[in-house]
Amino acid sequence: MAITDYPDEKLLHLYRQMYLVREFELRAINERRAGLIPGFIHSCVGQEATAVGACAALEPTDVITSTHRGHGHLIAKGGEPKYMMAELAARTTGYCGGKGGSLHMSDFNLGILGANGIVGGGIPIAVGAALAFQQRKEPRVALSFFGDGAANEGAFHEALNLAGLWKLPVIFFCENNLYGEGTPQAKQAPVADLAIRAAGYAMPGVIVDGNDVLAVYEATKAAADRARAGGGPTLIEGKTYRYRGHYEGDPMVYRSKEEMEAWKLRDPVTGFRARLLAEAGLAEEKLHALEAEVQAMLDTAVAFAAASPKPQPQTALEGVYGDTDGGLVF
Ligand SMILES: Cc1ncc(C[n+]2csc(CCOP(=O)(O)OP(=O)(O)O)c2C)c(N)n1
Ligand SMILES: [Mg+2]
Repeated sequence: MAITDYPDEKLLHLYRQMYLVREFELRAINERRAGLIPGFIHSCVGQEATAVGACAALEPTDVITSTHRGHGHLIAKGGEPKYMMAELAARTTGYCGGKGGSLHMSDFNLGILGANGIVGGGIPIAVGAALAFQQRKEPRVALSFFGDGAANEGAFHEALNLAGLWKLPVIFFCENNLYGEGTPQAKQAPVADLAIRAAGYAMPGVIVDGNDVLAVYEATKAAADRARAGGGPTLIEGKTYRYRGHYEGDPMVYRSKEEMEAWKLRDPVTGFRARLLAEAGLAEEKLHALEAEVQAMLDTAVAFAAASPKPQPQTALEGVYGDTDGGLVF
C-alpha cells in the first residue's frame, strides 16, 4: 500500500508511537545516569518500527509476549509511560509495584503478557495463549517478540513445531538486530535469514525491513488476518539494528563506528517523519504539536516516578505467586 493510501490519523498514530518509544528510552537512559533508575536497562533505540508496526496490526484483545528489550513493545501495545517509568524507578506505583523492573513489566488488561528476562522465554508462552484462544474458539491472536539470539534457543524450535502442527493463531516476530549481546549473528547461526526456519514447521516465513513501520505493519496485519481465519502461524523476521549497547554501559567493542553510522542513515523514526512531510503531505506544525505533547507526557511520567514511594521490605513476598482462584486471566 502506498503511504498516501493510509489515513492521516493512522500515519500520525504510527509516528507518535515511534517518537514516544524513542523519547521514553532516551529519558530512561538519562534518568538511570541521574540515579532515579537502579539496575540494568536494555534500550530499543533504533528498533521502534518493529514494535510499533507490529502492535498497530493487532486488536486490543490480542496479546503479546516481550523480551529484555521490551519497553517499545509495551508502549506500542498501550502501556502507560508513567507506570513504566515508575516501575523502572522501583516505585510502588509501577506496573509490578516496583519489584519487577524493566524485565518483568506486564498488563494483562492491555494484552501484555510480560517482558521476560529469559531469552526465548516468551515464545512458548505466546503459543500457550494461542492454544487457549483456539480451544475457546476466540478470534484472538498472540504475538511473540524475540531476538535473533532467541531464535537459536530450543524453546523457539519447540514452540514453532507445536504451533505449526496445531495451526495456532500466533505470530512469531523476530527482531533481528544482528547481535546477541556481543556476538554477531554470523557467529551464532549458520543462516543469515532466520525466516527460512519457518519451512521446517510448515508456516510462512516473511522477511521485512524492520526499520520501515509501514512494511512491518502490513506484514503483521497479513499474518494476523490469516491466524484469525484459522490459517495458522507465521514467522516474521524484521531486519533492524540497536543503536545503543546491549545494555547501558556496554563498551560495544564488537562492532564498528562505520556500521553504526550506516544504520543511522536508515533511522526508523526520523526517516518516517521525513516521509510524512515529503510524501504524505502532513504539516510540520502537526508533528511539532504531537512531539510537544509526548514530551509533556514524559515530563509527567518522570515526575510521577520520582514522587512515588519505594516498596516496603515487608511487601517482598506479595505478588510472588499467582492468584489461588485459578491464576491470572487474560
Ligand atoms: C536463556 C538465557 N540465556 C542467556 C541469557 C543472557 N542474555 C541476555 S540477553 C542475551 C542476548 C539475546 O540476544 P537477542 O535474542 O538477539 O536479543 P537482543 O538483545 O539482540 O534484543 C543473552 C544471551 C538469558 N537472559 N537467558
Ligand atoms: Mg539480537
